[in-house]
Amino acid sequence: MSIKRIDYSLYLVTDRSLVPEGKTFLGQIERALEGGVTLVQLREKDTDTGPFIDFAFKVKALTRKFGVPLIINDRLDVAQAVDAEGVHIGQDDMPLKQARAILGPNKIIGVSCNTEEEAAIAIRDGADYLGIGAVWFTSTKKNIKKPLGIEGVKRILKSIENNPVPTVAIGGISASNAYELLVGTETGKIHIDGLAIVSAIMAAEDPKIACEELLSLIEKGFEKIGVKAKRTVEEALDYTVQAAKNVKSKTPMIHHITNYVVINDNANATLAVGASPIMSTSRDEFEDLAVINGAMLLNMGTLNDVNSMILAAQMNARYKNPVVLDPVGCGATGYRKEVVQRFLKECNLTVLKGNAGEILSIAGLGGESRGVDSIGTSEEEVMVNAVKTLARQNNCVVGLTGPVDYISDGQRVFAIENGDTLLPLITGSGCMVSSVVACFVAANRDDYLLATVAAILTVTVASEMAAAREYVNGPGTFRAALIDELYNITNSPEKLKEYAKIRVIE
Ligand code: 3NM
Repeated sequence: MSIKRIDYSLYLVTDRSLVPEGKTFLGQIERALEGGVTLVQLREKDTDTGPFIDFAFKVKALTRKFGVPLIINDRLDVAQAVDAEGVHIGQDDMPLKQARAILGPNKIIGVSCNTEEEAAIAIRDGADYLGIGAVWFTSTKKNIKKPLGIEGVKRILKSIENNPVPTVAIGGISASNAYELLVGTETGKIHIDGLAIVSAIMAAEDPKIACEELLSLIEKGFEKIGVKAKRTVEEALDYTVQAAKNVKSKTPMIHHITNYVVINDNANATLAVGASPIMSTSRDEFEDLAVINGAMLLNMGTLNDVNSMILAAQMNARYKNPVVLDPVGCGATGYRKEVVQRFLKECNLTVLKGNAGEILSIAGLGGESRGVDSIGTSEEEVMVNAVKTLARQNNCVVGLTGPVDYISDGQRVFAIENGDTLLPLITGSGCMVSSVVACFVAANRDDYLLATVAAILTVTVASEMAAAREYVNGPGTFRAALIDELYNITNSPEKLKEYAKIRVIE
């Protein structure tokens, strides 16, 4: 089961037979992406393998441009051929267990369900999401016997309340019933996470307009049932206080594969905020650790055995542990540039946290890493664009640290202006931030963006308190004081609210 946060709100399922005259299949998909669809499923029931793969590559180029996952209907071989983000399987397609064995833990696998029993089996076997349908009769799918209606969808949702996975509803959904469906199926405990739609988008004169209308109805529906992403400074600060307390009470174990310059500081920072570090590089114990881990931290500072790092990350993803990458010096050499791409592609990252030079280098936005120092540009627009785009492309949270820190999940962007000028003068201060991020996401899995904001705020405020200590008169004493203040501030996290200088950018 993937631990990634996928936005299921508006899920386009394609059907080339519905494209209006004068329009093209790819053109309709592109307009839908411009209109904000959050997921695309390529569904080709009667297309030969060669042309299917050809379409899939073309659609993948579009979804990649918009940072939206591509799911292939039924055909695992096509999904593999184009390296799609996942597959969707029906009840008569390849069984989920075999599909998972073939695709591994990092691909998204969705399963069509029409009954409570099918839903329970799909969840038991590790489905990432369920497609619940058909809600209503639809001419897009001819063999629907008895549509579920709003009550039927709600019944299935109720049956998975205690062991939920994300769900989308499908079948006969359009702007005329989207709001009613979202609100009407909410169980008091869970709700559908999105709407999967074919004809109301594919057959639209302008899919962009259709999608914008659907999204505004979905947003209204989510607002009505109280699902609203936390976006304000007050919400971020309240979250931070609770997040710090959660680290102390849950004491998650953080498996580090980090660099040998900072290993001791990583471990001490982890302990200071209340988590438990383990610094193992032995493949033989990765799985045992993944079973009990809270999170995995990969740090590229002194690269040694890259394959082991990837294996450890994948093992943690299999056990649903968040994975944090610190791409230290990733723009400095050709080798590091290659390795960071492998990490992004193969590790199912939850958070990517680097300095400005590193993040801009990965984003291809002109940043460079000289050695491992940050020399990134200071233009806010460039930074915001970099974190947002990378977050969307890699479906993870991206944190960029510097005089101002920028953190995004692809939708929301926060800026933090805390931090002392002594921070860059000690080696591994950025690495310590990444350790603390791992501690916070391990203990706060409901909102990885705010957990990352909370972690970065904690370290930067602690650095200000450390620098203000009377006996601190340079990097050496500052380093010791920073560990002390990480410990102190997380014992009284309410204080973080007084010191925080946070802005909401989007
Ligand atoms: N699957 P429209 S209903 C592809 O019940 C599909 O699993 C369904 O098309 C299911 O949005 C369906 O045009 C067709 O009604 C949905």
